[in-house]
Amino acid sequence: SARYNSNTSGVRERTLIAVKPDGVHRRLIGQIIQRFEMRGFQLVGLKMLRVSEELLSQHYTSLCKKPFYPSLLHYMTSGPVVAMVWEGHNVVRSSRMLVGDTNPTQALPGTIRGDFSVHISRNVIHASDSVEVAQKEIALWFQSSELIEWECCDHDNLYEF
Ligand code: IDP
Repeated sequence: SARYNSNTSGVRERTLIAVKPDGVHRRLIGQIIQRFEMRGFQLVGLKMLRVSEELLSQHYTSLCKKPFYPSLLHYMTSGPVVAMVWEGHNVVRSSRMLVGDTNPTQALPGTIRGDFSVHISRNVIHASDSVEVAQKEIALWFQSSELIEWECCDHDNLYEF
C-alpha cells in the first residue's frame, strides 16, 4: 500500500562496525561478518587498518577524560582493526542488539559480546550507538569513494518496497 511504500528512508540507514584488535587476533572477523549477513544487512564498505591515536581521539571524544582512556588507546592501537559500513532498515539499533551490552558481563548469550568476550576492556567489536553518531563515525573512518552504492539481489524479499 501507499502507506508502506512511502516509508523507504530507513532502508538506507548505515552504521559503522569495527572488529577491534582482540577480535582480529582471535580470528573472529568471519563469524562477525556472517552474523550481519545472516540478518539481512548489506555490506557497503570494508577495510583493514591500523588506527591512529588522532582518529581514536575523534572517535572517542566523549571518553577522553575517563580514567581508562589511555588503556583504551593502547588496546585499540595494539593491532589491526577491520572497519565496515553496514546498511539496512534500522541497522544502527539492530546492530547494537546483535553486538550486545558494552560490558560483556551484561551481554546476553547470542550476542557477539555475549558469545565471545568476558571483560569490558576486551569487548571485540564497535558499533555506532545512534544514527547521528553513525553518520559522524562513517565520515571519520571512510572516504565517500570507499563506500559502494549497490542493491542486494534479495532486496525485494527483505523489504516490501
Ligand atoms: P560502546 O563501545 O558499547 O559504545 P562506550 O561506552 O562508548 O561503549 O565505550 C567505548 C569503549 O570503551 C567500549 O567498547 C570499551 O572498549 C571501552 N570501555 C568503556 N568503558 C570501559 C571501562 O570501564 N573500562 C575499560 N574499557 C572501557
